[in-house]
Formats: sequence, structure tokens, C-alpha cells
Amino acid sequence: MKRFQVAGLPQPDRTLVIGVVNVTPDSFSDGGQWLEPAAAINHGLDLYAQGADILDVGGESTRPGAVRPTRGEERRRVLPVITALAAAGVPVSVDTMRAEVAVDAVAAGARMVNDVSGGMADPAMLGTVADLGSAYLAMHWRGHSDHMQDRASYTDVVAEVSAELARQVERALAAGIHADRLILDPGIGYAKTGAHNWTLLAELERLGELGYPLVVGVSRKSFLGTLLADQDGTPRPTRERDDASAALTVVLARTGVWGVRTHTARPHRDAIAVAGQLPPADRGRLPGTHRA
Ligand code: PMM
Repeated sequence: MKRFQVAGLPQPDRTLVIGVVNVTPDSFSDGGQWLEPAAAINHGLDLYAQGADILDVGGESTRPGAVRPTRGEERRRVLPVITALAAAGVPVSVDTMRAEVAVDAVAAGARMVNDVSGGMADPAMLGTVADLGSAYLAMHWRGHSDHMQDRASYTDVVAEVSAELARQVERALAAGIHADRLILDPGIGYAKTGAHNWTLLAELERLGELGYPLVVGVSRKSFLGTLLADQDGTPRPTRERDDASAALTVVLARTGVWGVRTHTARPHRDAIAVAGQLPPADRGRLPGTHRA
């Protein structure tokens, strides 16, 4: 996969680590842990010290069944944290589906808007980001968390995710977002079953053909809990999925993704360092190791 540089964001010659700072009471892996601004800021500074390149600050959980916070509540959660982290010199992204929150977050110092709806949840988002001039991460999305899993139906998941992302790219460009500020994300776990997630991860190169940098978020997600379930079928708890998450980062870095979105930083930086010593995945396979 081609190596991209995104205007206004760090440009190391490797896959970036985007550390998650969830200022929410109910995110699936760390809900409630960083709800107080001081706790969230300290956690962010710790992730940055451990090697995160960008911190993604979010005030809305998108886990299935989560209740949306009001716009005011979302602003109250994220703005003090973004302000403090940006003032400390940390590159910050805001994880929001709301244009008005994006405006305030960029004013507070955020350099990237991470919109899990890819511009579909708020009709004002794409034009607003174009005016802000920030980087924009558009994720593949088929609806809010209360009904997204009803829409996890595909004939060819890679082709359909690719076509739907291509439409979002067209809309983003038509709204005035610059191509050199646009990043795409297949939306692992969003309107997707575990099997869909694995197929997308195995065939990311096809999404790379869209011609934009890719971010992938697998960290602690439920398909890893299922993979690592105990003998009774009980999924591995969220906080015990970090080793598998870092294992996937080796694979993702070898595939050449631009960034990984993760709950810890150092294990992922280590994974990327390891991957950097190996040839790209397509040149590194032994004959006979391809799946039929
Ligand atoms: N996943 C979550 C939240 N935001 N943003 C992007 N771009 N990609 C993702 O995969 C993604 C995201 C859910 O995970 P969390 O609740 O632990 O933040």
C-alpha cells in the first residue's frame, strides 16, 4: 500500500498510532474511566508519552445500544480535554458525528475530525470540515448504533464497503474537503459481523485502491473477544484483548495502513517497529501459505 502524508498531521515514515481517549460513561472497553477531564487529560498525556502520534478524543459512545449524549453534554466532555492536550503540544483529533462539536473542537486545537458516520449523521458535517480546513477521517457507516447490526448484510463485503466509501469520498470532495486531508476507515465492527471484519482485514489492499490513507480500528473489539473466547464460549473480557490487538497491528502495519486506532500506545509502537523490519506482506509470504 502506498505511504501517504496527510496535511497538518504528523508524518513519521511508518504507520501512526492514534490513541483513544474516550470521555464517556459507557464506551465498551473503558467507559467511565476517563469521564473526569483531569483523568482524561492525564490518560492522554500518558498515551502520548508511550508513543501515540495523535490522540482521538471522543464524547459519544457508539457501542450497540448506547444513548446519544446531547450536543451540550458532548461539548462539555471533550472541549476541556482537547484544549489541555493541544496546549501541551499533542496532535489531537475529535471523534464526533456533529458539525457543531467539530467547529468547537478545532477552535480548541483539534487538527482532525474523526467522523464515524463519514458525513452521513449530520448533513452539515462535510461543508463545515471543508471550511475548517482540518483533516477528515471518514469511516464506513450504515446507521446509528441502535440499528446498525440489522444492516450487517453484504454479498461482497469488501466491494460494498469500498463502493460506499467511494461515494462518501465524492461527497467530501464535492463539499470542498481537500483530497490531501481525507482519510478512510472500513469501520470494523460497525454494521459488520465478525466474519465481515475478518474478510475486510484480509483484503484491505482492495480498499487501498481507493487511493486514500486508511485508518483501521480493531483495538479490543468484540470480534477479538469471540476469537479468544474460553471453552464455555464466554468472550474474552475487553481489557484482556490488548495482546491480540497488538498482533493485528503487526499485520496492519505490514499491509501499509496509514494509522491504527488503539487503546494503548507502546505495544502498538513496538508492533509497528517489528513490522518495519520485515518486507511488505505481499512479498513476505512463503509459497504454499496462501489460503485456498
Ligand atoms: N471505533 C470506535 C470509535 N471510534 N473511529 C474510527 N475512525 N474507527 C473506529 O474503528 C472507531 C472509531 C469504537 O471503539 P471505542 O468505543 O473503544 O472508541
